Amino acid sequence: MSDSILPPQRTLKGMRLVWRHAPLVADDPATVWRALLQARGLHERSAFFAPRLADLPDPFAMRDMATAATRLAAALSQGEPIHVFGDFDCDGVTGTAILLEALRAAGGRVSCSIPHRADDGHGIGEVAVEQAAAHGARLGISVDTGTTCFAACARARALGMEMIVTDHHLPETTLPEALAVLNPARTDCGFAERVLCGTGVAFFLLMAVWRRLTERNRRPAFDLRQLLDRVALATVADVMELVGVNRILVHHGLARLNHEPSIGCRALMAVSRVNQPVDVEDIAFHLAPRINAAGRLAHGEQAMRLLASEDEAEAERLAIELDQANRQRRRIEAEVFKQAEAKLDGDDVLAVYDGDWHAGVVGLVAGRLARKHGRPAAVGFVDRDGEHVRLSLRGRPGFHIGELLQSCAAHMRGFGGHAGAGGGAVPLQSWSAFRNAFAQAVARQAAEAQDHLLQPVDGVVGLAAMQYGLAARLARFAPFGQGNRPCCWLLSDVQVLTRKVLRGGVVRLLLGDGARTLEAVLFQDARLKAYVQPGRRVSLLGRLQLDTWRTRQAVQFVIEDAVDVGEAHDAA
Ligand SMILES: [Mn+2]
Repeated sequence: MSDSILPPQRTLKGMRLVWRHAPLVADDPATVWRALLQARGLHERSAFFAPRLADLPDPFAMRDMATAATRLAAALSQGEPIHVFGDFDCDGVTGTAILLEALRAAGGRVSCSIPHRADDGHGIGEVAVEQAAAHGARLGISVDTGTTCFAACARARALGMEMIVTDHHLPETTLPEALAVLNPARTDCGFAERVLCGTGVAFFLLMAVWRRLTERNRRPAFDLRQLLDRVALATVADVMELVGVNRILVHHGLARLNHEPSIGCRALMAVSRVNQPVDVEDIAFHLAPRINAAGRLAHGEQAMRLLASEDEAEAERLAIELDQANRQRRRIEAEVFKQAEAKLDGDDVLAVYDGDWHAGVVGLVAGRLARKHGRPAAVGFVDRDGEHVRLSLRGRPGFHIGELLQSCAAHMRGFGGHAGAGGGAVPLQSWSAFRNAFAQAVARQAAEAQDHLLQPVDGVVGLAAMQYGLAARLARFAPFGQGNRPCCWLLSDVQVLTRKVLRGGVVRLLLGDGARTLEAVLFQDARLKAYVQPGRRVSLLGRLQLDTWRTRQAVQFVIEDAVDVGEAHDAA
């Protein structure tokens, strides 16, 4: 095997290989593990491998927390009416649910409202503020929203309702007039490396309030750890980085989900038919979509009620409703995707709209188009006013949707977004001008995107290293997800001995190097499937996984990409 050099050519998926840490080339599992720990600055007993709740940062280190916690503790003590302003996506409804459950358990008089996606849109609605004030709320708490809700906060103030904003979205140059703005994204905050989702921020507010109440000898009997299953759900659903504080929260949240879930999560897992142990992928692909289906097709409140439910029969009924909404969402999404592809008809400018498309699925369809074609997509529907196209945009690695929208600003009425996603409105008469600007911006970014398509490699390893003991050790790096990908190994120049296509198109391979063999599996990518032909010599990229389908101590190599070693090798 060659020295520490990675193959210079791009992979089959067009990625350029780079070392994640230091170069690591090894053929035996013990050396791989030792070198990996060293490369990451870890040792066997590092706290990283045993995340502890005791290591969560002090909530009072968050800007405005002392003010917020003192005020909220007073409201609880005095029985003042409190109103929670949520949002309709998974993070927003989950954060609302945990605030509702915990504050009520602490004796609070708490009401809440979740906006409707199509009727109200994101953010604290002024009407919702007026209704809450009319019902006597003196204190409002927003979750996963509020940082840019200037009008709603001003309205609350005018009506004598103090507002605690809890959020994680980027602020504008000024903050709204509120009693407290708890947001790690504030330039003067930065709490916990800014990785928390909205529900995570709300959880830290609860921790701080529990501390305040304890200081006054009024510590509630309610154990906040009961909420961790839902904190994990929201953190994964919002695709937050699973590092630092989120690693601790999700590690313990998954344990809760698997061993002592809340009534709502138990019902949700039952209808989702997920296998134990539930992991990050199960949340991302099965649990979160069902929670989001409520806000997409019906009303987010349904999902919020499920997640705050204390009644098994109610939870079961709500979970079944969400499951049905999710099936309906899938049908509508598939239909709109088909229509969008037909409308595009091979056009490489992925910007398309229709008067009849469902507001709840256009973002999902944009995501599917972007993944399929490898570049940003904009999908919209015609607004009720009949004058605007309301667009959802989704990107790909290497592209930046927020900057793309900036380039199209002249043709838009309001927009917002970050690197991966965004949205905005385009006046119907400006559509073709928008489309041109969009096409140019995508082309400009595509020219630069190539430089960003990097695939980090942890090691170039021999088949002999890919053993059960190493796979078991590597599992200690979990929970895997955004910001914490499993180790990526390059198996250099191995031979495909056998190739079998299973049900569902999954391809199973047996790899060999003359001395040893290794089972491998390939889930998607048609190009990769065609590439791994029996007898061929290949260099494969992938992760080493414990094979949980069988009881024996087995491993499998999950193939994610390949480097073409060339015809010269095939002939050899
Ligand atoms: Mn969020």
